[in-house]
Amino acid sequence: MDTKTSYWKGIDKIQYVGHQDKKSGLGFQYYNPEEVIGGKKMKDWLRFAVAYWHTFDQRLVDPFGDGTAQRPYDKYTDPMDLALAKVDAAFEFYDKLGVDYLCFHDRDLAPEGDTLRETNKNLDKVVDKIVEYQKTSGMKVLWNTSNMFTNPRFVEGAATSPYADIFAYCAAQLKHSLEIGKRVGSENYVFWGGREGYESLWNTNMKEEQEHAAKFFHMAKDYANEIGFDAQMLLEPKPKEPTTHQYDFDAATTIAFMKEYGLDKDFKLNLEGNHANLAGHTYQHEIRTAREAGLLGSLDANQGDKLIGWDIDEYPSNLYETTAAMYEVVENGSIGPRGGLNFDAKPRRSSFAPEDLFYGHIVGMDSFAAGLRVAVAMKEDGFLDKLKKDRYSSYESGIGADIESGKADFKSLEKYAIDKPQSELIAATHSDHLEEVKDTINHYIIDTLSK
Ligand code: XUL
Ligand code: CO
Repeated sequence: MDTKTSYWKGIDKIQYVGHQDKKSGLGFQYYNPEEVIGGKKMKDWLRFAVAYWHTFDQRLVDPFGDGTAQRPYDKYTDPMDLALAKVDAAFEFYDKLGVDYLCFHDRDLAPEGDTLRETNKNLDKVVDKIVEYQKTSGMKVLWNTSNMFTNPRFVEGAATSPYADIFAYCAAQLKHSLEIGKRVGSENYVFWGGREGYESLWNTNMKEEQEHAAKFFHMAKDYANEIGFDAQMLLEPKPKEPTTHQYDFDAATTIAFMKEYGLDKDFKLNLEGNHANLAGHTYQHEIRTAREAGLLGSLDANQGDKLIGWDIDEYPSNLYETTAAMYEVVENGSIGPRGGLNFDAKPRRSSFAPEDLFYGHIVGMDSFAAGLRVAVAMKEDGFLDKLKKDRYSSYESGIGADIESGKADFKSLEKYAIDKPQSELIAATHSDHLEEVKDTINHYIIDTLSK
């Protein structure tokens, strides 16, 4: 373990300075980890995690340009030396940023060999080093996952590949990934079906492919049980990238798939902001859908851009969106029993300096901390609770209570409604004053964040 080298030179531990004292630079405006709001410490509401792939591996490429990233371990040319140096850099980064969790794919950590046996050997060496660092730092793993989409062998899918050899390889890869999850104590295990979808229906057996995916998930859960790895299993929806149609399109589609194949007892959802937008939804919609189904597991924190139609994984900075997301979390009581906020986000290609990785996480952490503060303030005033209670109050008595209790049927409802004049029906409805509601939400944002 390298304790002498500092990779992130000139950067001290990031402190909470408060928004009044912070105009710019490295410091949190709204994230004060030990502060108790809404009955819990901020760090326990938010459980922030750093994503290994975007933070330490990402070279900031785009479809038209090479990587621009400048990283403090760029001098290492041997792939294993580089992989091991990154672990030192990563743990120094976590400490300076003040996060308690990390997330990683198996292939983020170490280079592949020619066979899975060789690949696993490389990976184990890096995991050994991570486990050592965990002992001294107390860092925990929010989730680990398996990359089954980058290598050309996954060109037509992983568990949904038309080729049985590829399914078999994926099972073997996943087996080892679950074993690693157990070693590092991952609280969750995520499946993002990188290429689990189709390019064209003309050559695709959709049902067969989905059955293979379901079989794969059952086999994964069975093996996790067998080795005593009790992580919460999570599926991460995303609609149409990289394939033209991804099977885990959005929360609702994925929930239907989980129910159809009996996976809803053991699996929950990991939801991501930019993925929600690509599916034509808001992040709030996806979180609401999952939580009302009792299937909210964890969150990937990022945002897209209305002007760009692909998954750009920006660090979150939109306070309105983080407020809406945290409103759902506060209503839920937590992100999920083992959930957290993983920054599945990277700097823009033009923010290529090492310190931009800190700025990116700071704006993301502050944006969710701000959203949490606003959501708690709205909850404590009962603003939206009261509004919704009033809006649905006609179900509390009379005909509404009969509908709720199951006492009413079509015959009794016809009797109730058939002679009601239009004027009475119109009088039963009320303006929802939606513009006033939105103005009040703006007030909560501005007022809470300027205190
Ligand atoms: C891809 C994505 C992944 C998953 C983990 O869009 O979000 O990084 O979070 O595989
Ligand atoms: Co993600």
